[in-house]
This record gives sequence, structure tokens and C-alpha cells, in this order.
Amino acid sequence: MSRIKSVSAIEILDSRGRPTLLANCELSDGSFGRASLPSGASTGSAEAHELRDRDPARYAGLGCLKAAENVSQEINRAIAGGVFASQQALDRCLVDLDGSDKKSRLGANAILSVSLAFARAQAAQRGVALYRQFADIAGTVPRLPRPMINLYSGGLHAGGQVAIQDVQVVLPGAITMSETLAVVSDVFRSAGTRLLKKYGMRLLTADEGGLAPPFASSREMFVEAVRAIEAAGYAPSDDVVLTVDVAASHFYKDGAYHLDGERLDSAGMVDRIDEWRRDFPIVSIEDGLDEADWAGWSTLHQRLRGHVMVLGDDLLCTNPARIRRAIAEKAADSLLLKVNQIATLSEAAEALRLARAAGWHVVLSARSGETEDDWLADLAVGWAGDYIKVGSITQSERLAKYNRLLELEHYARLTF
Ligand code: 2PG
Ligand code: MG
Repeated sequence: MSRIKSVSAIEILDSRGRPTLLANCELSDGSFGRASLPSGASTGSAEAHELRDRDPARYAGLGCLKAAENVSQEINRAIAGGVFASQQALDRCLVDLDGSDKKSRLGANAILSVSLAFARAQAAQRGVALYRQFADIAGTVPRLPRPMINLYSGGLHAGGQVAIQDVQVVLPGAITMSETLAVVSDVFRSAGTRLLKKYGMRLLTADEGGLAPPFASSREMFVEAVRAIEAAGYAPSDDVVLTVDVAASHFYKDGAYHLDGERLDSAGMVDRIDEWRRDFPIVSIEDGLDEADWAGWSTLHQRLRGHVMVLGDDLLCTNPARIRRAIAEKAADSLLLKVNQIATLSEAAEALRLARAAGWHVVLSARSGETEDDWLADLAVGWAGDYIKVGSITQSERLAKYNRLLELEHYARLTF
């Protein structure tokens, strides 16, 4: 039982220098929780609605003053003094208060900031680590997720040099998080050295800290990734494998996938992805097709299942209704879970439950705009994600999560 004393929020900046929210929640016994929020760039159209000020004179319309005010005023008035028996009870109250389809009235950002700050306040009240609080919300048994770490970026996270968004590395056999990060650091350095030789200059990195070279094609990205792994002294397939976020919705236009100078239809795109996974050590394909191409997804899953994870991000938007449809249509077998796509911890926990009941893999994911807050690491551990996707190992908003995972590995003695 937690009586809320007050909630409030302010506008702060994320890793892209864009506004986001920092919320505070104080309980009547003085327990306190605080959380800040991430924000996506390659968003799915079924995501809950992030409220922005739309004042062109401030942050190009992206200000969050209205969302902050909604927390400090309307939400505070509605819940301050209230007793909430559980996270579910608070979240239900927030969703009902908003009353709109996509949380557009108060803002998904306003709602999520309160949902998360309340979870932290409850953890403080109980004197437990945040991951334990999250595990108790979902009824899961904590464990360390394996990180998918961004090596090369393209699409909306870079300058669009290559259409596909992320090529990531995973260590399938590593025993510890600290071993994983040490090897990935070697691979990242080796990739950087190769690019310096190839292009004769230091290249810019993308939103999540991944290398963003002007590769000629998607295929070149995979070839280079394999060479970087080898040059670092590791064996592709055995030591290090690849996962890919194709983010295909963002290069699907006028009925075709515009990839590497070609126009592919859905069947052509499925063939292309199948070719990649045969030729390279790829173990997971995220958003291989457009978010509305449901029939294509069933074909893709039929073709790839048993070989790689068929992972839905824009397709599913952490939305229980879309996950149910994907299970029924056998359109995917893995969920990319981002709580700000749905806006409350309870609904995200429902998404997790559905995915697990269908035998799916689950990847807990950051957004391309992040803050230095590390709650995602605790969430991925508490909800026992198979994987966590946080971006590269070069920027502090990403490292906050990796470093928290290291802390949990060492002090809470959690393992993969
Ligand atoms: C994705 C995410 C994270 P964004 O597509 O998986 O990489 O990107 O936060 O921009 O949606
Ligand atoms: Mg994605």
C-alpha cells in the first residue's frame, strides 16, 4: 500500500539535445523515486503518443513543457493523497484519467514518467533494488540479459548512408557481462581502425554511438562486420554473431522497399533477408518488413523460423493487441519491448506475459534518444530479457545501462 504525497516533472534534455521529462514521485512516508525518459526517432505508427509543445519558437516544436505541466498539475491533483495497492492500480488510474486511445491527451511521456517514478519510490519504500521491484510487478525471475551492441548504424539514426538501421554484435557463448564488453570493445576498435584506413578520416558516429560510414550497400556492412570481428582475433559464428535491425518501415514507400538502389517488393525483400542470413552469421532480424505488411511478415517468419529470431519492433509497438495478432498470424517469434511505446509498466508487463506465453524471445530496448538514467538495465534484468539492446559502448547515456549491468553482475551475482 503506497499513499502518494505528490508527483511533479520538469523538462530536461536527452542525448540528442532534445527535450524529455524527468519526473519525481514522493510517497507519504517520505520514500522517493525519480525517472527520466527516452525518445525514439524511427518510431512505429502504433506507438503511444509523445506529447510535444509544437511551439516552433522552442526546440523546433519539440518542447515538453506541457507534458511536464500535465504531471505537476492534472496528474498530481488526481493521484496525490491516493492509496495505490499496486503498480497496476496506479497505471489503470493514469490510463483512465487520460481517456484517449493513444494517451495523446496527457501524453504518453507524462504517463510513463509517473509510472516509472512510482516504481522507484515503491522500491525505495520496500528497501529493494529496482530490478527486484520490476520482477515483482511482472512475476518474473531476474537474470542478466545478453547485450546486442551496436557496431554500424544507418537509416534514421545516421545520415541514411545505408538504409538498414543497426548491425549489432552478440557474444552467444560469453559467460559474463564483463567478458562480453571487453570483447565488444576489441571488435569496435578494430572496426574503427579498418574504417580509418578505408576512408582516410575519422567518421562521425550515429545517434546511438554506432559507426556510420558511407558503405555502398547493406551487404558491405555485413562483410565489414565479419572482417572487423576477425581482425580483432575472434571467430565469427563461434565467438561473435550479428543481429540486424532492418527498420524496413522507414524505407518502404509507394509499395516498394527502396534498398541499395533497388526497388524490392515484399517477396523480394524476404528473399534478400534470407540471402543475408545464409551468407553471414546473423541470429536475429528485427523489422525485416514494413509495419503494415502483415501478410509479408507471416511469409518472412515461415522462411526464417528456426534459423534466426524474427523480431518485431515497429510491427508490435509493445502493444498487447498487436502482439496477439502477430501470435495468431504467426508473423513473428520475438518481441522488442520498449515501455515508452505503450506508456505504462503494467501494459508493458502484459506485452511481456503474452510474448512469453507464446514461447517468444524478448529483447528489452532503449531508444535512440536516451538519458543517463539506468532504469532500463534493471528492467531488462527484472523481466529476465533474453537480450538487451542499448546501442554502442561509446556514449554515457548507453554506458549508464551497461555499467549498471556490470554492477548487478558483480554485486547482485546475477548471471546470463
Ligand atoms: C529501434 C530503436 C532503437 P528508435 O528502432 O529499435 O535502436 O530506435 O528509438 O529510434 O525507435
Ligand atoms: Mg527497431
